[in-house]
Amino acid sequence: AVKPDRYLWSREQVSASFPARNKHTHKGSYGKGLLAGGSIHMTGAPVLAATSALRSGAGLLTTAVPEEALSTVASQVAESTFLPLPSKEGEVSEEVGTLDLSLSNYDGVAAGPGLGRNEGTRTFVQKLLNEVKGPLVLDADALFVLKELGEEWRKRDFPLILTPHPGELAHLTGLSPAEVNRQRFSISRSFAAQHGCYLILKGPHTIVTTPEGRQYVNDSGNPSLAKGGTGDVLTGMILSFVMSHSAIQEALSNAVFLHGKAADMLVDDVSSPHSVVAGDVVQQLPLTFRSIL
Ligand code: NPW
Ligand code: AMP
Ligand code: MG
Repeated sequence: AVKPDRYLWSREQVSASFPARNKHTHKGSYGKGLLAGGSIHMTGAPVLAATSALRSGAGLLTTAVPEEALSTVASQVAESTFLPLPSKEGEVSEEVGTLDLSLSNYDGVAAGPGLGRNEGTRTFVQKLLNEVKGPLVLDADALFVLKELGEEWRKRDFPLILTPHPGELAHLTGLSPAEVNRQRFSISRSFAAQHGCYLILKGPHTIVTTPEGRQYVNDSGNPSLAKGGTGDVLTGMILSFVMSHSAIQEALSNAVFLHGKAADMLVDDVSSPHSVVAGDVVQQLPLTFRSIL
């Protein structure tokens, strides 16, 4: 029997809640987003997340990248504007804490893919928690440093969305990845309640948990997604969707469903479970969105 407050998020619910693009709109109507990520050794992660956000409907995207990695990233995303972050040894430096980045100007912010885990990332994430006035999505290395911020990050007045894989939630909770996977529902629920955040625990049957404890399970996706960069693609989709949807949970569940659905279409129609790469998932988004409209 299905437990109370646990639901499967169906294809029909995705179609019904997917926002239309109306005639009398302009790029500003679809959100001004900021995607922050990358470092000298991880330039692909922000490219994947940024291109994914743009393919998912964002009207305007700015990509913030440590300056030593900026030109490499910028050369691969023509449609984004860029915000250079101060950097040291290839990663964002602590100087970022003193700069005016006008973070309150964005309708949504996502950070983490490829950032690295040094003190600069920690300072940057603290700044995002303090200054972003809208949905904030933390993924990958941005999640890793949360643990060092202590209680500070529990006070946010705007939606906070965390997107850990089991290894990252293990780090945040002090459990092992195996323990997290043994109790995916209960650990997600208590973590989301304790921190007042939305939690997306990734893996086969990704679970979206709301701060109130409602849980939405996803049934799309396949092991072709078990490859570097696919989580970064999901983060870009989530950034775009939280700006376009009126309900955060619907945005998150729709992103998770369509990310998995893109992989399913790739495996069914054009590729093989072995050959799919994260960039293919981004390229598959146009046909994936068409399939549910
Ligand atoms: P193990 O060793 O695999 O068994 P990390 P990451 C565990 C960037 N990327 N279930 C894992 O265990 C990201 O954006 C850049 C259970 C290990 O202990 C990040 O910034 C790319 N355990 C950065 O790399 C492409 C699981 O967690 C730890 C698990 C690091 O992110 C790749 C590994 O996690 C990548 O996206 C699971 N499902 N998944 C680029 N092209 O620029 C993981 N673990 O150390 O956080 O490594 O996820 O690769
Ligand atoms: P990350 O570990 O951050 O790169 O994220 C990996 C992405 O791929 C998440 O969206 C996972 O849910 C998805 N994924 C990884 N392995 C599988 C699997 N075996 N079946 C379905 N989805 C998967
Ligand atoms: Mg990841």
